Amino acid sequence: MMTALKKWTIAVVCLLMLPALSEAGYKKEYKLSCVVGPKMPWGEGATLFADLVRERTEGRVNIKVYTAGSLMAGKQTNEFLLLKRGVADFAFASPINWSSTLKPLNLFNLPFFFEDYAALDKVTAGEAGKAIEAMIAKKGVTVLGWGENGYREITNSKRAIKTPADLKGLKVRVVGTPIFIDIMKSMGANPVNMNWGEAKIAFQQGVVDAQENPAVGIEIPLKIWQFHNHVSFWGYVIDPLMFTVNQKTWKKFSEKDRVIIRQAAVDAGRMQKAVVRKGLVAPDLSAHELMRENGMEVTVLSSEEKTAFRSLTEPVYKKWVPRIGEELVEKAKADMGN
Ligand code: X2X
Repeated sequence: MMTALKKWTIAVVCLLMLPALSEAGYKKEYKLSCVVGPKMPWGEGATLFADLVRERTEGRVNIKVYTAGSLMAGKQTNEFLLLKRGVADFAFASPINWSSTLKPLNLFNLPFFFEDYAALDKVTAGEAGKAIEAMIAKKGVTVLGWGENGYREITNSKRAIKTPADLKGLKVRVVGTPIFIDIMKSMGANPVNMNWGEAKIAFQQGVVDAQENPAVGIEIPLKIWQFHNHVSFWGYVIDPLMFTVNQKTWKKFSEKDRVIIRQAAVDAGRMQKAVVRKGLVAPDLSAHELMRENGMEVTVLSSEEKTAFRSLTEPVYKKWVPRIGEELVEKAKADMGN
């Protein structure tokens, strides 16, 4: 038989443990997945988010950033599945890497679809953005906020690219997401899939002639001029980024912490976006200047020159709009005012 004193002691101990128990639902450390390294603005954005969350939750939520695809052994197109399964709790992710699993995300891969930054912002903040967030939520992942990798501009070691004839036959590294093979083929290039980790080695070894990535987001921090001496600003695809969390993890946070984490994603996304957009729009073309200073020939395509490429990608639209969903594409067009 338990004595009254023992019962009383147990009750007090339980009461004392209550705050500890509510925090006990929390992990000591949460994992955040990021495909690129810590020195790219994308990686810095991930760290900024983790820092804001740690500070504002007074250490209750401690996120460790796993850069360079380390949670998925570099296989970037596996990221969504890993997040869904809880191998990662959070991801600061590009839709490009998820779009082989989540077909509607190919909206962002449609070539020459987003005319400028304002157009992208209208979509991510608009009805299409809401529909995308709802689609991802149904799969067990919550979108907390948007950041950006940037417009993907093509660089190569052979010649200035201004017309489809210049692109013809060039061996271009693309991400292992099927639509990119279709896009490059439609424009006459010779695409090859590669994960980001291998791609950097391929540039070094000259295994490929060309690649496409954001200038400020990736090419400048990578010092792409070590491998390629031509860049063409053609703005064919813009790559947003999303702060995301696995819902099993998300549900365990208190309401107060959820508000804090969401706001941290919005704030980190806004700051990170400003970084990757800098120096790319007149009058501030300092990013173009920097590439020139490092020996690159910088080509900026006019809208007529872009149209020459865009018209070749018609088969891509025919094949991929139904896979993305007619309705979503229409929503995005309406958001942009088209
Ligand atoms: O692999 C790429 O090109 C990169 C780093 O931009 C993405 O992860 C989409």
